[in-house]
Amino acid sequence: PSEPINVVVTGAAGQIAYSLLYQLAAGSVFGPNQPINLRLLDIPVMMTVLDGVIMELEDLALPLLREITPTTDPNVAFKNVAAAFLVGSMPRKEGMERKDLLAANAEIFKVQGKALDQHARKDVKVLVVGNPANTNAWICSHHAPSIPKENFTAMTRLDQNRAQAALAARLNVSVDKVKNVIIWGNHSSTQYPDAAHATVNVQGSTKPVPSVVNDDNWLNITFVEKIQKRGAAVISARKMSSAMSAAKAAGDHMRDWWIGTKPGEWVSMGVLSDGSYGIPRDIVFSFPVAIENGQYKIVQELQINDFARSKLSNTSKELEEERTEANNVLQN
Ligand code: NAX
Repeated sequence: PSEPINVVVTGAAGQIAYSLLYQLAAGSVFGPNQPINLRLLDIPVMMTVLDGVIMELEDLALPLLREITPTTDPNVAFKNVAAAFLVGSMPRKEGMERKDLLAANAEIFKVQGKALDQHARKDVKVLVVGNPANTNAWICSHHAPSIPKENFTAMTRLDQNRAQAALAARLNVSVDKVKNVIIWGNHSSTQYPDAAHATVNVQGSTKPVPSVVNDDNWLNITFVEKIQKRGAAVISARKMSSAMSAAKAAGDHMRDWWIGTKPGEWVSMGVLSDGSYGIPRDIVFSFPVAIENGQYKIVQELQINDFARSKLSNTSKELEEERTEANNVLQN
């Protein structure tokens, strides 16, 4: 039996964590043979709620779940963690500008970056879910100089899962038949959901999605907008943001990073740009990646046409602007 690993979830009393914690305890992320100790970070007013979540975790009666540590102190939460789910962040309140949101979160992710730097394992895998996820991941990594920059990632897997499901529905196949759809860029409305390289398995043979859909207008406009606006559609119907699907996507992201992707398949993750596809360096940009032995590699040499190029530069521009804003607030 392997030794337990320490896993931290921030925003542990919130709605995404509520669905995520079950997956962690059940072994669907780190595998059925990996025991875990959970470190649950939230803010002081949420500690009573967190007590209730812990009671439920105990009542799951799941054997992989060992110690559970609730805390408001990042220095406790990040001690020797092997994996970090940074879900907690300041939600956008009425009348709040995007800038104010970024400023409030820059401070949170600076503090957590420093705590990771001081306390986490140097090979810790960090997944940022809290928005603005890409820029929060960037801020966090910049405050954790002793941890490799590639260990900081941002979640665009929910967008990928949404895109895969939308294509499967359009093609009237089950979701597992659709592969290699890509989310490029920011987890925001400028993201580019790209089906140009996706494949669909129809009656045992693998075909390119664009030729089977055979409707460029749908793929370039309807599909792209549907994915970009899906989060807003869920909020308007549910009066709360996506939580079950976001938690499942966070589990998918970390599981694939931990265990690897299948040969010939890739997934999308916000990772530090190394200049691939002409994207500016030093922003956390969602790329297609293939993963082996816990290391991801950006998938290279996909053809990028002019349409895709304009979408990529639009979303990378937004990320550069967010970086500038983050730098401004962090210097003050
Ligand atoms: P909730 O408001 O239900 O929960 C957030 C929790 O974080 C709260 O319990 C809060 O007290 C806690 N928190 C706030 N500041 C904290 C701090 N400094 N340290 C520790 N905990 C802190 O939000 P929820 O619906 O769970 O969403 C969490 C975040 O995920 C939001 O920022 C949301 O925008 C983001 N999302 C990101 C997605 C993605 O695809 N990357 C999709 C889903 C979601 O919208």
